[in-house]
Amino acid sequence: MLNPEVLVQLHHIVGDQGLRTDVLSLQTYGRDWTKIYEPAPSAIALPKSTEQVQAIIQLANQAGFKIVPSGGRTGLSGGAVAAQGEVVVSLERMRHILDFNVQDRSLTCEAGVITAQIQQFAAEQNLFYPVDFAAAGSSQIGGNIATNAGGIKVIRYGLTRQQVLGLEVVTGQGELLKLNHGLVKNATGYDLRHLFIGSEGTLGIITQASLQLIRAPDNLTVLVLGVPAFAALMQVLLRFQANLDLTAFEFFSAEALHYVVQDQGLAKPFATPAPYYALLEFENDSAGREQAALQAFQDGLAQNIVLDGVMSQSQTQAKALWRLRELISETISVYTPYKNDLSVRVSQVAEFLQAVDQLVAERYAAFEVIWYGHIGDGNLHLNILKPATMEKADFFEHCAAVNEQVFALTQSLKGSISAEHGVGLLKRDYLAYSRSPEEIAYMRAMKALFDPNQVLNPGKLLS
Ligand code: 2HG
Ligand code: ZN
Repeated sequence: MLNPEVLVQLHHIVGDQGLRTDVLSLQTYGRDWTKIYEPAPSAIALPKSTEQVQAIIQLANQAGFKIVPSGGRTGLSGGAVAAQGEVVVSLERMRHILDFNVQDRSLTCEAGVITAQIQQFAAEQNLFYPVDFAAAGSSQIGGNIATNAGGIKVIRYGLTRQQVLGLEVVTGQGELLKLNHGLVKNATGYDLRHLFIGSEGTLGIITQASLQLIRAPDNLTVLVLGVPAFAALMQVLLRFQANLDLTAFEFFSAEALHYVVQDQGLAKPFATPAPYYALLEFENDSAGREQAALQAFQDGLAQNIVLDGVMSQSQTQAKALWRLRELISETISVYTPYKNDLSVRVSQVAEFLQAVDQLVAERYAAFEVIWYGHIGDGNLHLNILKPATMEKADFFEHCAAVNEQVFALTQSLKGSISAEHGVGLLKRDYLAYSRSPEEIAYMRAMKALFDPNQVLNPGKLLS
C-alpha cells in the first residue's frame, strides 16, 4: 500500500478532483474487459495536463511506487489491470481535441479522447478516421496507440500505427518527448514514435497525438455471404479482391450467428443455413463497382464457394448487417469464453483454421468453438465456451492444454499469438511463441532505457 506521504504529494499534483481512493473507483479503474483478474490498486490519479502526468511519473521514480496507465480499459489481455497496489493513472480528464488543420488534414488531441469522438470530429470535417471496432464508443485514443489497435478496416486503411503523425510522450523516467511533429516525411534516423506505438504503456505514457484524417469513403455497402467451408472463405476473398478494393473482409461461424440472433434478437441475414459467413464491405461509388460485386457473387454461387447472400440497400441496412459481426464478442462474454486472438499470413489461414478446429475438437468434443474475426488480415478470434456442466477450473485447465498446442502450431507457421489485443498479462508467458530470444532481449533493453526503475505497467508484456 502507498505511503500516506506519497498520497499527499499526489494530491498536491492533481488536486481534489484528480485523486480517488474509494472502493468503487479502485474496483472500476483497476480492471479492464479481461475480467479474470482481481483489481487491487492503491489509488487512482486523474491528471489534467501533460505537466501533471510528468510530475506523477517523476514522483513514482523518487518514491518507488508503480503506475498502470489507463485509457478506456476495453483491452482483452489484462494490459490495464492494476492488481498489485499500483497507482492507476487515468487519462480520462485529458479529453480535448486541441487543433485541426484542413490543409494537413490532421488533428491533434489529448490522449483521453474517446475513439468515437475522433471519428465524429472527422465526419464533421467531411473527413474520415478509419480505425474502427466495437469498443470505439468507450476506448481512448491513447490506449489505441499504446496497443496499436486494429479492428474492422485494417485490410484497407491499416492499423492505428498508420494514422499517427506525431506523439507527445512522458517516458518512464519522466522525460517529455515530442516525436515527429505531424510530419509526413522525416528521414532523420530512428523513428521513436513507432517504438511507443504498441508498447502497452511499458515505456512511457502517451499524452497527446496528431492523427492523419483521410477522404471519407462514399456509400459503404455491405454484403453478407453464406459459405460452405473454411477454404471457400479464402476463395471468396480472392474472387472479390480481384474486382474491388474491399474496406472490410470479416467472418463468423454459424455458432457465432446463433448467439447474436438468439441473445440480441437480431434477424438472420437470410434463411439458407451455412456453416460460415463472410461480411464484405466496399465503396459503392459507381454503378461499375456494384456490378463487379454482383458478378463476383454470381461467380461464387456458380463455383459453389457461396451458398447465399444479401447486399445492403441503405446505410441503415448496412449498419444492421454489421451488428451481426460486431455484437459477437459482447454477446458471448456471458458464457465464460476462453479467448485467443491469432494471426497467420492470409495464404495460410484456411490450413490454420482447419488444424486449430481439429485440435480443439480432439481435446474435448463438448467444447463449443465460436470462430470470428478479421480473416482478410489473417486475424482469427478463437473463443471456446465453457460447457454449462463443467467446473470453471477444469475448463481453464483443458483450454490451457489445448492452447499450448494451438500456440505451437501458430509458431510453426510463424504466426502471432496476439494479432491485435496485445500481450498484457494474459499472453506474457507465451511471448516466446511469436518473438525470438534476441528480439525479447532487445525489448528488455528498450524497457531498461526508457523506464530504468521499472515504474510503468509492471509485469505487462515482459515478465
Ligand atoms: C472483435 O473483433 C474484437 O470483435 C473482440 O477484437 C474479439 O472478443 C474477442 O475475442
Ligand atoms: Zn478483433
